[in-house]
Amino acid sequence: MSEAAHETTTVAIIGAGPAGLTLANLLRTAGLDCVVVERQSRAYVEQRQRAGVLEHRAARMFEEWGLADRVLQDSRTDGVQEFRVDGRPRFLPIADLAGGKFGRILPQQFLVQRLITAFQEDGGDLRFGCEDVTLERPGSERPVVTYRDEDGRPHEIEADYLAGCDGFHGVSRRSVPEAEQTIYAYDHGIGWFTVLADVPPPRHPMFAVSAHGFAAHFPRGPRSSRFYLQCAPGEDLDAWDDRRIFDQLRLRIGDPDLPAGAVLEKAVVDMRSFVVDPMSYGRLFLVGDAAHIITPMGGKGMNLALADAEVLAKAVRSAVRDGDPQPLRDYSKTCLDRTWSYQEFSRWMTEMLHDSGDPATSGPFRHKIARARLDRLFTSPNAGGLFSDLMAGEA
Ligand code: RFL
Repeated sequence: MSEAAHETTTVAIIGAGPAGLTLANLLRTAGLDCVVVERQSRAYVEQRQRAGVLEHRAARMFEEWGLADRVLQDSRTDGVQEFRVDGRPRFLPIADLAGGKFGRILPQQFLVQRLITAFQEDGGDLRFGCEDVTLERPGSERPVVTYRDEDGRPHEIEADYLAGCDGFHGVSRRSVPEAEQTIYAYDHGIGWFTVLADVPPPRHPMFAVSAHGFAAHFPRGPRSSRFYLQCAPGEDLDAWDDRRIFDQLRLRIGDPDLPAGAVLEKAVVDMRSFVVDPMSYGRLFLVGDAAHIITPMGGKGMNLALADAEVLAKAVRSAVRDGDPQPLRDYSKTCLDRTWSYQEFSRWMTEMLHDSGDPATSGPFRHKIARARLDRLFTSPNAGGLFSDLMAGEA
């Protein structure tokens, strides 16, 4: 076997999803050296469709780091959230309520494509198709990442810091001894059947509440939509043919004229939450889905990943440039405070929008409570304002 090529860098980043690519771009902007190793091919990473909304906080971050021109171009904005309640529309002016702050519609795959292009234009070192990625001595002063390239050649990268940005199923979190981590996991006991389809996007992002069950309709580009339909946990995908999908959507949204379109992708999403504490071990820092999973309710998963990436980029900059290690020591707590706040928001919304639908879901008492919670968003500027701040990621 050939000897491994040995290299050194400041930060070795494992994973080229939204977290890893954002971190890489911010470090490069700060003049810090990094290498990104990604298991999948570039084509695979660039077509993975998931999130669709970039919150205001994240857009502001790209502006502040001088990346807005290359990352945010053409991202549509929407300052109104629709709640379709028993078929009747109610519009919440979230941009006004949050003092002009609101999210942008930017599908995750476009964000990823743009971040890859920006990083490579600036001469960034991004390696796809890395196999058998292993973290050695993550708790030590000189951790090492090893992998084999597409031709089977072994590589090792010695780094000052490791950033585990490799998602929920990656190797980074598993490289930390179990005794060093506390895991918080929660199953919300609900299924979400999700469909990506060639259906014109709604005028505004929409949550639909009715006795037929929860549904949501979100834009994903000029001609596509993502839909969510409440279902039983672990529901069989084959139970949902196209006809049932569109019949159920029309019923739950209360729009018999909703056009059907080609179904591009369908899946059952686990409504579950997961948080690991702490988000660091020695010189390894876990970022994004590697450290926490949140339900899709509220659209926070990708946005939390971007927030972690910025905290880490600033902390590494302080340590390397200013010789101040304190922000790195605080990394886990800083990110966990935000993560728990948004876990609460996602859970709060889940209860509000599921319990207020079919009274059989959680009983008539909680149905009434959930309807009152929903009403309050429209009757109390404080309640509407907090909701809008949280949607913007600025609470
Ligand atoms: P990712 O996106 O999973 O990227 C991890 C990267 O690491 C690579 N990798 C490895 N690389 C090297 N070695 C290994 N051993 C590796 N193992 C894995 C992977 O190939 C991948 O490229 O994690 P990251 O960067 O933390 O980003 C997190 C977001 O992707 C995630 O939170 C969101 O997609 C969640 N999410 C949503 N978030 C939102 O903010 N708004 C939404 O509307 C939203 N909708 C969704 C979603 C997730 C969904 N899924 C996953 C079911 C809708 C769906 C359907």
